[in-house]
Amino acid sequence: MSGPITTEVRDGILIVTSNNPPVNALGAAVRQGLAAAIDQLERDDEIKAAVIRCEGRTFFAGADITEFGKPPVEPMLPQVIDRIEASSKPVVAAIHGTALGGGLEVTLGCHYRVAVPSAKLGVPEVKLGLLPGAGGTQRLPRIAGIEAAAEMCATGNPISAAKAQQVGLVDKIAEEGRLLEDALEFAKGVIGVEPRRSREVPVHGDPAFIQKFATENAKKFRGFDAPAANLRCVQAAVELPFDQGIAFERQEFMKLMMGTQSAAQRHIFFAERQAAKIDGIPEDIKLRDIKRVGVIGAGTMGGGISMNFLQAGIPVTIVEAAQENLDRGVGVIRKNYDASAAKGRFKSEQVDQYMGALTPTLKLEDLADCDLIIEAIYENMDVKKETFAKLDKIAKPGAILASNTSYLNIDEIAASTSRPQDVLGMHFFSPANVMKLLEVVRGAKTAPDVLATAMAIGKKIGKVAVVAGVCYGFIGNRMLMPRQVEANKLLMEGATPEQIDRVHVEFGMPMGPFQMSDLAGVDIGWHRDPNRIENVRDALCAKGRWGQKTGKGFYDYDEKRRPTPSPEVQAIIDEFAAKEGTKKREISDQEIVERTLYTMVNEGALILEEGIAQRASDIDVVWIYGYGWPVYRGGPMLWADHEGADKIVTGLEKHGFKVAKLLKEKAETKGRFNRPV
Ligand code: 3H9
Repeated sequence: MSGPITTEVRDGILIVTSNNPPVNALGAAVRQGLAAAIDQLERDDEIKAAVIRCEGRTFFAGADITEFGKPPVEPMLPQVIDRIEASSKPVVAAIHGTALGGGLEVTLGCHYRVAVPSAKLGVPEVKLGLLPGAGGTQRLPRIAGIEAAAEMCATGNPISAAKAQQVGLVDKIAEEGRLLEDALEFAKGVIGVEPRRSREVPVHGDPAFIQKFATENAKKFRGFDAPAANLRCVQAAVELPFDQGIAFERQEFMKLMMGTQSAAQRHIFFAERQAAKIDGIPEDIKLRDIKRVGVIGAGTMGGGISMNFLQAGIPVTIVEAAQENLDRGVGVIRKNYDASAAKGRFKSEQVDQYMGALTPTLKLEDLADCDLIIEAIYENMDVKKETFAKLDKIAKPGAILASNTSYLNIDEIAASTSRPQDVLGMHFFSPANVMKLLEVVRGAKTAPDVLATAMAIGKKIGKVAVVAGVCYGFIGNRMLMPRQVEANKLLMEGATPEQIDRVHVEFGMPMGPFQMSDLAGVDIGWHRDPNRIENVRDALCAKGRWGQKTGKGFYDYDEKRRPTPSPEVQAIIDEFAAKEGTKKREISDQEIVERTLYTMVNEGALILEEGIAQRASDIDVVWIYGYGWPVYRGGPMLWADHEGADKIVTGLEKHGFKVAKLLKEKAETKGRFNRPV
């Protein structure tokens, strides 16, 4: 047998092996090979049982997502799984790595499952806007019970082998390194026994759990179609005979597959992986060794940045100018770790280990042995230049010097050193130990290996790193600007903060621009002179309306931080509008979309034109992971593709905006920013 599936008979047991790197996705050739292997099992009287296993780093990681949207090739996965299940001889799955999606469904077609302790089992389809469409929603409640099935299907989170054994999804835990031997032994033990077919096992567990779980997670599932569809299918498993349940699952699967949400979520799956690739730099470029990291500034950002490296096992030297600030910063890191430990996220020994790898100091000179130094002080070009000039004299040759600036010109910062090739931006998002986005800003002189090393270290600390070019605000914050400008103008023209925020929340953003301002602090960047009142923001700050921290900002907050619209704010807005002579009118929700979201797309198009982002999908990744753009809308540029560039151009022109050349081009040619997936 050629192709990714090979077979071998050992002691009357057929060993079916898949070798389809990198993740043993269940593409057409794999499915054909599996079907042929089952034929062989049935045909050959000398063979009494089969073990299905995979070579490489993982068991089948699911259907081949790259085949979605293309003409189907027989046999389809559900058919293959049915054939495995129908086999008259027992079939055992031998699981290592991750058995995901269609991969787990293959194991559910098998009659027994053996897994190594490090294996993970899950049905992550919901994260692609889908559901397990090869019988998973019907077989899982039969094997693992309603509770585990509902939770696994609706969240997509995998479970450990131990947990899987506990719920009945794994029959035996193999010894690490002896998976095949243990699976063969298990298979020997069930030879001659009537195979246990998942479809024949009664669904068990508490059906009321499904609704309860949906209610408890309503906030998390808001806006998404797939979690509810997954739960409907588990419910169908409870209510319908197996074959009818399968028909229902197919119908729900196809609805999701044809919809825009799954297209958006699949787009993001590939976009995230594509973002790691740097145009023009070979993937095998030699990286610089990062054994110790230096962080300048022990404030909120510096502390959060340090935590990432400590957790990845990389020691950190953290520098502050004053002892008091250093102590406070280190204290906050400790407090954050203790809080996580209390929630069970870390063991206390881990916390000790992380804190033990942190070296606090007041001396910049102590950074001399660091391989990567990240400056995380406040946004002032002169101070940053001065710091980098000092670093230039201290850092060892070849050390990477990074600035965490959110806006400033990396080339100007680099020019204050004698080694601009070693300088770049590493823009983390607050809270830096939580937010997954890292913008890596490539200066005009940044060396290729420096850029590649920063991207790789980003991955190592669990970030999704995206390359950005030098401009004010890079990708994310630059696109935020037109949105803010328009939101402020809309206030003058008659919209309220509540209306604008509501439109954004209904769109799927975690909060609107004014809620965000209240959370971050209305006073950020304020000139601090209460007598100088030039706009609404100045007026709010002068009245102590600094946002949630002072109990009032664009909204009034009660002691539980619940917002209510503020008559005082409305009066300030009205006063400014009157002063400017802006005539108030009714503003439609659609106008808010056009002026605050279409303008972001327009800015995104400019960013692409100028080469600030390598590709449209990188912009989408920035907005998903840095700003909470709803993943089911796939980021601003994929959303633009779904909305239609022509509609966006019409909307922008209606309000007198200058439309980016690239966006116009897309509208005229009916083109897209992203390839469809
Ligand atoms: C499904 O199963 C539907 C069925 O229920 C119903 C059918 C009827 N297909 O992530 P990595 C590529 S839906 C194609 O960097 P890691 C990936 O793009 C599927 N390609 O590795 C990347 O390519 P490149 C349900 C795939 O070690 C390369 O493999 N399953 C697939 O960090 C390496 O990936 C899932 O959703 C795929 N299924 O993580 C699981 N998966 O090198 C999705 C990966 O060109 N996969 N690739 O950029 C994962 O979660 C992770 O890849 C995994 C490995 C944890 C397996």
